[in-house]
Amino acid sequence: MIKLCGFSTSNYYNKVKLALLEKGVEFEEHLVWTDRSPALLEKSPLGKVPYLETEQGVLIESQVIADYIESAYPEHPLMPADPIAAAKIRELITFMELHLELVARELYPLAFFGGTITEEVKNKAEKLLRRNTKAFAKFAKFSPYIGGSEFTMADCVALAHLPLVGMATKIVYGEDMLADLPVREYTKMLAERPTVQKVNADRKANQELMMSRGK
Ligand SMILES: N[C@@H](CCC(=O)N[C@@H](CS)C(=O)NCC(=O)O)C(=O)O
Repeated sequence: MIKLCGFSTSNYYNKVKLALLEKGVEFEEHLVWTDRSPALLEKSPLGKVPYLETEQGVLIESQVIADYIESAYPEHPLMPADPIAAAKIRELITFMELHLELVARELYPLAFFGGTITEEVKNKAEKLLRRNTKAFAKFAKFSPYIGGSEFTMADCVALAHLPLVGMATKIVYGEDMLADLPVREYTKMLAERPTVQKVNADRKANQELMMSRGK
């Protein structure tokens, strides 16, 4: 059976986990912290999670894993069959990860982990996020799903990343840069799905575990 490795407060882990749950694929979860141990680096050369253990070997990078799952388990598709419609979903995914999450990630040490960031990093991320969130608002649909009328892989991505981007910008700049988008309503709507409820409950339990480890 495939094994999803990582921890349940990781947004990239939860993106893949939600895709697996939505598709009804059987999988095991294996708790792995990003401790930079030789054992982790052997599986995941950058020490990042998630990674997926398959009978044919390990896969890293959440989108590669999500695409593999989609092609290995075609039932309950999360991608449209039409090539251009599928490309539009991928466009949303790439945009959210490259131009929103990856930029906002620079803020996480300060926003979530009690660390610091330099003024230079803070200012650069602000400039990029102001531009990128405005551009995202032009093509994210929220009608009701991020790419239109169907739940797709882009929703697994949006749900994992958008709330974090909103929270991080609110904490660091005093302004949620996604506030003009209906992220809250969207998150609430998706939280009606049992799959999302599982991801959320596991995240909460993992947060508590993380806190007790830090004590
Ligand atoms: N591009 C990677 C990003 C994964 C990532 O950044 N994971 C975080 C946890 S949310 C991590 O492992 N961080 C530890 C580190 O970078 O050392 C993916 O899509 O899988």
